[in-house]
Amino acid sequence: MKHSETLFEAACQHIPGGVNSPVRAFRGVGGTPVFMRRAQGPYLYDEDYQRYVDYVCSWGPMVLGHAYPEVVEAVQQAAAQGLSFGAPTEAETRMAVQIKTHFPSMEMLRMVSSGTEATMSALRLARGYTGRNKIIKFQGNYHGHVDALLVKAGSGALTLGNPTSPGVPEAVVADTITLTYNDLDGVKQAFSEYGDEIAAVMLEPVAGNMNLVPADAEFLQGLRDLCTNHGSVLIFDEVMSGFRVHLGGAQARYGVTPDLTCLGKVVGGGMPVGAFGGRREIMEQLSPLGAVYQAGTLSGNPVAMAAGLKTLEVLSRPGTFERLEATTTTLAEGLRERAWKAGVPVQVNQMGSMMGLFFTEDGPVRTYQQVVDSNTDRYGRFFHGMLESGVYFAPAAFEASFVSTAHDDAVIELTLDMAGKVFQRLE
Ligand code: KE4
Repeated sequence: MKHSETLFEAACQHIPGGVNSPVRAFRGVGGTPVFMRRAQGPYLYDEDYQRYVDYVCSWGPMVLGHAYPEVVEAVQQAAAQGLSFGAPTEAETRMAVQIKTHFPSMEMLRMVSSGTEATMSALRLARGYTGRNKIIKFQGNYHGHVDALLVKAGSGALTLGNPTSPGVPEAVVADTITLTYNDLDGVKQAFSEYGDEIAAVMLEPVAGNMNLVPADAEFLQGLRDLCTNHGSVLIFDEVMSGFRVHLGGAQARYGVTPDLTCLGKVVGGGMPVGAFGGRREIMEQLSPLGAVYQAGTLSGNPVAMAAGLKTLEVLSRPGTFERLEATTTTLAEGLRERAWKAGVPVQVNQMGSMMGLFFTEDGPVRTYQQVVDSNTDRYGRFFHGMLESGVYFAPAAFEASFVSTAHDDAVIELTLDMAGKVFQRLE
């Protein structure tokens, strides 16, 4: 029996579904999750020492590839000075400054330990600042497992068929208005009905949790105008898109400025880090300055800051992001070409170092409906065909793919060769 199967059986005795996060359970594609033992550059290595080219990149964070030497060294050096102090450190200020150089809209910011904490905190802050309760989110967007936002959510919630989770009291989601992504008329309608009751609009400005679906430019600008006109807080959840679609996130790419931004993933370089920030007058409502409470034992943890700071420093080096985007374009175009050549209709979305592969003729894919109507069973067969070929895509059709700076031309070429063969025999 492959080592992973043995390990999975043991894990299932102690951990629900054998995993500490549902989307890792392969429920969306079938089969046994592969247990990894180590990773290096663009590669993962499982417990049977099988090597895989990795396009999950830990769901985004590993933008420099795995075990990047300068990052590992920075973590080792920081750890040797102590793991956590529960007191302010200079590194947290350096991190704030570093983030602000890429996200100038984040006039003030606070570090937390996950993307969920970032969005949960931003939501509470927007409600506290406006004194309003209603919020608008979009079907297929996932903002972490925040009670008020686990309504028609994407990612694992969508993959596992529970977009709206049990355990969330009706009262908690009574003020959550869920609308259709990229449908500005629907948002205008909601504002005409509830305008001055709406505390915030939160969205993924480039959606990555119904696989990759970029927002239309006029959609984002329309949201910006509506929030400005009604005194509502526009919150960009850039936990995934930040540093991935652009060094300054979707807000830099589209030129639309939110009032608050949430970050995660890349900002921690693989360590548990999230951040939220934005307009000074809003952020100053936070305790201890203001009355909106928010806190965290390990927020701004010095070892995590070391990983994040070094990751952002390396990623910001001239030409690095441009090369990363070009590599991703080669992958995206190569997959599209080989699929159609094999008679397999696919649509491929790409932005920066993120890519979305959909098995459908109906394109370009820009709506939630198109995503759920795509052939997810065929995606599952593609996933397993590639896995057997030593290439690890997301084990779920509603997840985006990620490329790292460690994915060189040879690795992309290998991936495309394998994909060509898999498409040829794909049912
Ligand atoms: P975390 O709490 O998982 O760090 O971040 C939540 C979150 C918030 N906002 C966006 C846009 C996100 O994509 C996420 C987390 N993304 C998923 C992947 N689709 C994390 C993977 C997982 O759940 O295991």
